[in-house]
Amino acid sequence: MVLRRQSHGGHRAPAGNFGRHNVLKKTLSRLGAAAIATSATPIAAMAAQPEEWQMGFQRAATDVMEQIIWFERYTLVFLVPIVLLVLGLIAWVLIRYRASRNPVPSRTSHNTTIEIIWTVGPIVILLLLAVPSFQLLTKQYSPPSEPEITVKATGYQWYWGYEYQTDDGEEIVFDQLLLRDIDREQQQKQDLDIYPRLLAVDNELVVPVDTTVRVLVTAADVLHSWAVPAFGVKMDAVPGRLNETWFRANEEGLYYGQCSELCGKDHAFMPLAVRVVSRAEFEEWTTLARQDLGEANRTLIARIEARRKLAELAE
Ligand SMILES: [Cu+2]
Repeated sequence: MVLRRQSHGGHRAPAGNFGRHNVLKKTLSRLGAAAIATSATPIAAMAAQPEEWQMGFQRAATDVMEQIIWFERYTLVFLVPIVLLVLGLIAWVLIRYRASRNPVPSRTSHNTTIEIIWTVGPIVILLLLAVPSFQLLTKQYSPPSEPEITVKATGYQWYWGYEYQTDDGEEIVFDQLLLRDIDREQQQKQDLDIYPRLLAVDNELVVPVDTTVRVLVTAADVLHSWAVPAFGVKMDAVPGRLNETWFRANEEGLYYGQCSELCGKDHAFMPLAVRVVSRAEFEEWTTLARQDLGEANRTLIARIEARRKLAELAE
């Protein structure tokens, strides 16, 4: 059973929260934040989609992505000084020891002190990078709890197919295709801020907030990759193979991603969208979606839209 019905309306992702780090990380993250203070402002303003002139990551919606962003800043704390030091040394050597200024070069070939420094220094730096890197890798492979929801995502040339695992065998199965401009009006998705061109889809994947979701990723024809930047998730979709990943979104909202493995002529036109909703809304959606996916999506979006308008009025 393949359902393909439209939905309409929508809302923006709310402001983010920032999760737990240990003391070492906190200290280092302050260093990182101080070193790259300029990148903090655009990230705070970001929704769950790319922004024009964006320089950094999209704002994190999961703990894993928060840690990825932290790790990127942390590595820059080492990277930037090293680049400047090496650049400075090269400039110094070029100027100070040029042939005209230094006609008789030194014939020194050993210096124990400097040799120890340039051996031990990089080892220490690599260790400082390796430890948090492995911590991050471990976190990415360790869901905080047993997954409560399992969804299979199948990559096709050139769209995504989804199947929810259900207890009673009543399927929720649908395809997710790029929202074409000519369908916007009919689907009530004219708002380009919420439904950006080339990212918006006809049927969003709906999951509850604060819930560990397991995604089984595969493909039916060629290699694809299921990726959502705000979740820090990117998993290859390989024909004949079932890859597993997970995410746990901290906030409700609409999150966009794209196929991230070159898969043919319409690779750029197979986006994916995940709609994170409250637990109650998700329960209601699943009940409805078994009968009529289009109706389920319309009801869900109307509810979200009403809540957004109410919040606007209250401001
Ligand atoms: Cu693809």
